[in-house]
Amino acid sequence: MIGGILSANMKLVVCIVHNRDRNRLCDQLVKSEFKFTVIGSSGGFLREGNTTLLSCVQDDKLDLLKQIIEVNCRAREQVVNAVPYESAASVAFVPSAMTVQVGGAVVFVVEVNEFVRF
Ligand code: 2BA
Repeated sequence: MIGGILSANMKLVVCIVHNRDRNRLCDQLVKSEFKFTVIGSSGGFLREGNTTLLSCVQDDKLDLLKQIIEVNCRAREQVVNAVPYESAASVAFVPSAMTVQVGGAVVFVVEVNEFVRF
């Protein structure tokens, strides 16, 4: 159907993943016939590149989508030098390492009121 409201009963899944998981995850989603959009993004904390996927799915496909994401994304530990981004020159520059766990995937599920293709 083109030019109409296709459906309610849908969810928008916003999924942030490590770049190293992107290709494997996208391959599996295509194989499983999901439609999705890939956006290059970056984390506000690490300021490093990651990938954001947007997928609008029928409610009955949501569990499968989450399962595919879970299976294809890994948690990773990353050591960062914790330095204030706005550190003033007069402030002592003392970087201290800290470890953060990144991912596997961060997923938000949002109710969709309307889905239209023109
Ligand atoms: P980043 O913002 O670069 O965060 C990378 C990892 O650093 C996070 O992993 C978390 O373990 C840690 N982290 C983030 N903010 C922190 C803070 N203020 N203090 C200490 N540690 C912090 P994840 O939680 O797995 O997040 C991976 C990426 O997912 C994030 O990259 C960000 O791009 C996105 N993200 C996570 N939570 C989000 C949220 N509530 N809203 C929007 N995006 C989010």
